[in-house]
Amino acid sequence: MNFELAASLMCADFSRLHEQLSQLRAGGVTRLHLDFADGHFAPNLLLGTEVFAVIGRDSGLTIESHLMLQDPSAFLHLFIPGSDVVILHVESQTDLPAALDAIRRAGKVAGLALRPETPSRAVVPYLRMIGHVLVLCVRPGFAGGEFLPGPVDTIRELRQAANRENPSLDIQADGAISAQTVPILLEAGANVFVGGSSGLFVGDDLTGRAQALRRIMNLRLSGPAHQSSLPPGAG
Ligand code: S6P
Ligand code: MG
Repeated sequence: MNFELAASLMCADFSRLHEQLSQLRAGGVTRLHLDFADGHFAPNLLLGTEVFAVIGRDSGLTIESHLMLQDPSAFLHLFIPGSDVVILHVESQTDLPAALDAIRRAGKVAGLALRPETPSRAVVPYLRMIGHVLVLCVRPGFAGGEFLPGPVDTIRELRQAANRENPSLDIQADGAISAQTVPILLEAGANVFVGGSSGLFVGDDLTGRAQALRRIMNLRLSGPAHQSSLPPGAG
């Protein structure tokens, strides 16, 4: 299993996007996380499919599209070509098996996401059909949200289920990722993290920020088991 750091595109400075992407790559970021919201599934509008052209095909990053859409099936054709990983919400009003199948038939990784309050059992029946699970640790639709502790248990339960059903499953923690929250989420079983306004796009030294998060990921992996409790002010 790979331990990877993604950067949240909606937190980037679009006026110097390619410079920021180079800095992030130099710091060990391997994925670019694209949030799309339709104003119905989440109370906000986020990004448009033009971003695929802006990013270009040679970013050197794994492009993951997180679809916070009420009916993602209706728009999959707009997201599949530019994405390596397409992530749908398990709570969305759509034919999930058909949508996951369409993503896989296109040669892309199919993923499912959970809102913070959704129990792990909602995705367990799909674990053999997907390569990726995203657990939201903040309310959907916004950067800078408060870290919610409930998803830590969801991640723990999903890793246990994945060990039985699909051991190579990527489990991604999304929202309020920082030096305080990474150890807790890592210990619970997450192996992919989305850096945003909390811990990655802070100040000008994006390479240093990325390296710092990667160091925490590596430290915790090689160090003693982390005691799972949320320090005051985490996130
Ligand atoms: C939230 C979205 C996330 C945000 C991320 C931003 O709806 O799915 O991917 O981009 O939460 O990071 P932060 O550190 O500002 O929470
Ligand atoms: Mg997201």
